[in-house]
Amino acid sequence: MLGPIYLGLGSNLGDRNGYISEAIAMLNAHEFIEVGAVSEMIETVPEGPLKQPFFLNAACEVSSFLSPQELLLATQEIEVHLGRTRKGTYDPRTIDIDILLMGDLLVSDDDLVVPHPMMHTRSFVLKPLLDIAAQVKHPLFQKTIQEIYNEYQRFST
Ligand code: PH2
Ligand code: MG
Ligand code: MG
Repeated sequence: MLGPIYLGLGSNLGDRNGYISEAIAMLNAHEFIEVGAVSEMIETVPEGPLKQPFFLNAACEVSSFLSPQELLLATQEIEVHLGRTRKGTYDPRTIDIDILLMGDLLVSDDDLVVPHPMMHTRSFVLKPLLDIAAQVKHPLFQKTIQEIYNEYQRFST
């Protein structure tokens, strides 16, 4: 099995807390996925081009023997089950589940890039991740999440 896998979760439509909790429960209910540590949920300002409602964001650790594509499929099925529709990339959503890290694995498929290519630039990803993975190393930057977050803070103010 790989090192720990980290997922990012976000919701900015409807019962945000309920959708994130349900997504985590559904992940854990999957035959081949076990959820470990779960971060706090934090409210975050929407980042991106469109004006839209505030988000709740969280992160969780999972262990799994699934391949990256199989895990992606599992997260997409949960998104659909929880009412996610895919119109634009930045539309408000009931739930978004993103694969952030899969141990030291590097993936660059057309539909999946791991580590998540934007994770180090987004405080709504890094902050929850700090709760559960502060000392985990990003396999490309060879820096811990704590170090990446500290740098983000330095450049964002
Ligand atoms: N997700 C996005 C775009 N912008 N902003 C916040 N605060 N939280 C998100 O989860 C988020 C976002 C695309 O997935
Ligand atoms: Mg996302
Ligand atoms: Mg997504």
